[in-house]
Amino acid sequence: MKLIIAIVQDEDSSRLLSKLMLQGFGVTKLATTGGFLKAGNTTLLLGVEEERIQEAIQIIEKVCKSRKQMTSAPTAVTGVAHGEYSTYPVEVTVGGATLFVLSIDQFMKV
Ligand code: 2BA
Repeated sequence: MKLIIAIVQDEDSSRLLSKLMLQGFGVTKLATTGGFLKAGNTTLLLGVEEERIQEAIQIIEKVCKSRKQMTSAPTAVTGVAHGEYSTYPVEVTVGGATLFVLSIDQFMKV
């Protein structure tokens, strides 16, 4: 048994959840927030038998799209008092999905 932690974009989460459930994967959905954009994203927890890991990853890869998003980055303002900052727009590419695959010592339901 392994645990896949998948951080995905909110836009992909419903479709991904449906596909995974349809294929018989157990899934828990968490509402999370990305540290960089400080915007909502979705984290899925999947307990998966070793032989189905690749199948799960393929489904995630197929459903989760990468998207471009604008954010603002701080830049020091020149010609004004020390320590003052302005912001300028920066484009970042988010996703498809960020995955962590962890080994699980024990899986039980009591
Ligand atoms: P966020 O932290 O909101 O990051 C959104 C996107 O901003 C990232 O997309 C990446 O393209 C960009 N980004 C993140 N940190 C950056 C930085 N220091 N400088 C410049 N650009 C930066 P993804 O890499 O696809 O990540 C999507 C979300 O997955 C992240 O949302 C975060 O919630 C999670 N994530 C990504 N890497 C992680 C890690 N090593 N550990 C934990 N969570 C991670």
